[in-house]
Amino acid sequence: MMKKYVLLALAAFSLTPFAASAGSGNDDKARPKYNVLFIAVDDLNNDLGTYGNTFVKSPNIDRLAKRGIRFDRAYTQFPLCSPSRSSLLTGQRPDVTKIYELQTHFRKNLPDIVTLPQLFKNNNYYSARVGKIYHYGVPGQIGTDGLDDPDSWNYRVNPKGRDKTEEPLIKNLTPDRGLGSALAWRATEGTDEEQTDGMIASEAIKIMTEKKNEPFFLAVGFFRPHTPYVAPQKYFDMYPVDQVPLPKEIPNDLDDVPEAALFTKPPHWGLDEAKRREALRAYYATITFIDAQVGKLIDAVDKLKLADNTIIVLWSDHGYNVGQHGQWMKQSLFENSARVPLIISVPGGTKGKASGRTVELVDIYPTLAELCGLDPKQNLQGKSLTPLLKNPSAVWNKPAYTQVRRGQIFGRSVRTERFRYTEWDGGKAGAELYDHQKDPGEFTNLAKDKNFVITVNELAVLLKKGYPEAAEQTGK
Ligand SMILES: [Ca+2]
Ligand SMILES: [Ca+2]
Repeated sequence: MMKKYVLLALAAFSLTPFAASAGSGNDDKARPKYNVLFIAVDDLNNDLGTYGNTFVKSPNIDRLAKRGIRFDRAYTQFPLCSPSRSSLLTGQRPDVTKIYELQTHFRKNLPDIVTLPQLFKNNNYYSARVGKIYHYGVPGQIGTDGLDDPDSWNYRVNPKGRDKTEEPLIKNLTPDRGLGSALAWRATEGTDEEQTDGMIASEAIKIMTEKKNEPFFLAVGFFRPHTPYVAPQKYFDMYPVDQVPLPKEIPNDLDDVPEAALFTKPPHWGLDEAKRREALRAYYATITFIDAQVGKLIDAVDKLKLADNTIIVLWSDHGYNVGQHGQWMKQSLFENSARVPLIISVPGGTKGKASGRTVELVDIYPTLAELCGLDPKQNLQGKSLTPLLKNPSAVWNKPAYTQVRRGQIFGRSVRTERFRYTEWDGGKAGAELYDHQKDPGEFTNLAKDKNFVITVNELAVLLKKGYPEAAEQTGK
């Protein structure tokens, strides 16, 4: 009996490099508990050094990737702030939260759900939020609680910097659009610390310093690079505007794209190339500004000697089109809008590797619960990424699902490692199939190509499987 127990214990140990915290047992108290540093970056796409972009400077996010696993095919469930964040933080897909817009709170539909930070709080973690974790209107609600969930936290801070107080000085290249959804920017005087996001980094470091001896779940939510793209001048100086590369476009690209797929109409909102370079330069400058704030957090983890027991997760709530197919921002199901950066660093875990498996933001909740040995006690719709954190090319076989609402109809998309397949209004408003193996820019829609009939049928089945609630909404 004793021998069997020892063998089982050894087997369990050898299977998990995260043995320090995994499982439960008599010696729980002796085991170090992981802290979680949970970094959200608003509207950040994959234009980062570690993801192969040679123009954008992101040395600190690149350095974080070397400390963990970089997910190369990670996808949002809904490319818009509140639907995405509500899904990730409740561990439920948008058709369950029923959050498809920016006004409704998820507690309206799921009053008793235990959110990810709340799970930690319920398990004697110190749970704190600095900045934007749940939805906030940006820039309108900076400095407020936004659409927060008070049950999630022991403590919360809402900094407000000069980016907010100097809002009238922002230049809007698309004056018909409100600042929160405009191509608008400003290079400011002053230091990082005078900006909301610089204050967020400082407040987060203060909390880590005070709470370094107790387990914490520290959620740090940066507002940029969400528009308006405001950052200190020095970050703009890193990017000569005439050298900003615009994404490749081809003539007649939109001829095979369903009308419902388009968010930005007319293409580029009519801006010429010079204006587009100006906007993109500002987006990139704010990425580098945020990257510097992320660097401060990583440095603090090291300086406070928290590196051996702190999991670091960096994610964005959705991607961002910067001119692909004439599209800007989010709310589309093209790759640049659906794909997100996702990096997870676990002490003692696999480092500096990338995973090409299709993963989803809804997978983060079960991953962190498992890594920290917490029982969610409720059904979660994602799948723990721990097998990929150990072996990034482990067998996976789970596609990624992204949906969006366009007026009264839904677009629903499924991404496998090779294909993206999308149906608008259940196919009644069009379908798209892109072969990423040959066409990573999604220029050629193969949905009606006779050579891909079988692929379309297979992916249509996979799509329906991922959206069991969709039938009742189709056509409404
Ligand atoms: Ca966002
Ligand atoms: Ca096309």
